[in-house]
Amino acid sequence: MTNNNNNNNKSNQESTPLVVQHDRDVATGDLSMEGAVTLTTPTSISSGKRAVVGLVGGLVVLMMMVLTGNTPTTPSKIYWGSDDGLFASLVGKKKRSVTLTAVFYFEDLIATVRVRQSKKDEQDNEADWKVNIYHFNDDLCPSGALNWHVHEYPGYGIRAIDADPSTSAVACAADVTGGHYDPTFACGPASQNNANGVCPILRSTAQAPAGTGVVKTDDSYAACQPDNQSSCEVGDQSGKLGKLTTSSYRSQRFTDTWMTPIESTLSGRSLVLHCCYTKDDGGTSCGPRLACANLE
Ligand SMILES: [Cu+2]
Repeated sequence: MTNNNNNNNKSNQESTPLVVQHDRDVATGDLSMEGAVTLTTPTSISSGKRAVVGLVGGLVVLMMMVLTGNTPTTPSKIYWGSDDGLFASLVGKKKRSVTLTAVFYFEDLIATVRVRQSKKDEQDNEADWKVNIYHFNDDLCPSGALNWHVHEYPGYGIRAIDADPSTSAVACAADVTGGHYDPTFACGPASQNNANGVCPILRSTAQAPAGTGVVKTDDSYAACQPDNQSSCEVGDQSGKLGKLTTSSYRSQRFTDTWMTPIESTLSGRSLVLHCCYTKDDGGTSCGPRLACANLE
């Protein structure tokens, strides 16, 4: 009798939804009665209740996806309404922007340099920069003016507070961080493509493979200006956007309109700050490398 009931129980679960009618008897442990075998089956939930359970379950999954940031692999995109809809941005779309930050954390300098690029920015060769200087010892750079660049290689360090202003931080020097990141061969005097010989060849043969077609003569880099960023090295932020000032503790924001996809091209490179100073001959130089940190 018991074995038969168990067999019936299994077949009932898989085939026919049944409604519990004898729960009172089961509660007393009387399993011999017909109908009692249906109590433990999921089929005892009516279709209406099942719809409610399904809806609640779906909402729970949706909330978990939002809270954890995990989205299902299939489907990869779920749209409710427009492409910019709330749910599309929260659930169905992949990461919409990339952010890299160089963190300078030294006794005499605490600052962050952040670059952010949305998918649309990437398509438009643009990016946004935000620089925050939280602490700056003016003895590091009395002029308060900094050039800033993305250099070819990583590096992290700062110049000694009492160093000669014409010298660079050892950890940021040319043999560590290299020249300016310059994938479009704008070929300024500090381009990464000077050391490898490409810029000298372009100059001597008057070639201009990128940008606005400026001929790469020795002085052609003067065309790099904030209103003509495509003549600049991608890594020459001060050339494209202007100098940083150390006297402001407000965010310094810039729109870069000559930028490569930052996640694949800037990540891991150094952001180098140069201090501008007055030379013995009265001229100004912004060549010395004051500090550097990596975009990550
Ligand atoms: Cu530099």
